[in-house]
Amino acid sequence: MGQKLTEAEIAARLAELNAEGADWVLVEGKLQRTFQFTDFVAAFAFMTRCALVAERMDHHPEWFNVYRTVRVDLTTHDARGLTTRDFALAHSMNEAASATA
Ligand code: H2B
Repeated sequence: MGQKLTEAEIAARLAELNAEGADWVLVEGKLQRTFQFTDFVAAFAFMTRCALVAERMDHHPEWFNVYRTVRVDLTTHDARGLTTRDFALAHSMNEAASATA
């Protein structure tokens, strides 16, 4: 599951993650980003890409989709907090979004 990160570690990794041009924020201790795509098919294509990555990592997102919007919340349930796995998945999600219309 990995070790729960400290607040300082989270702040440092968040800055690193957003240096990729993303806008992840912390909401109730979870790593959150809202993605907007051109339409539902693009949003769903993004979710499909992420699902394959998540399954390979055995680390799964909490997410909410309405039409072309996907809101993602990442946390490590087993650790009851954020771990490096959340940041790894967030990074992959940034890449998946870049690869999607
Ligand atoms: N995903 C997330 N986000 N947190 C977890 O603690 C978690 C998971 N645990 N995916 C995994 C699966 C665990 O339940 C299995 C048994 O490895």
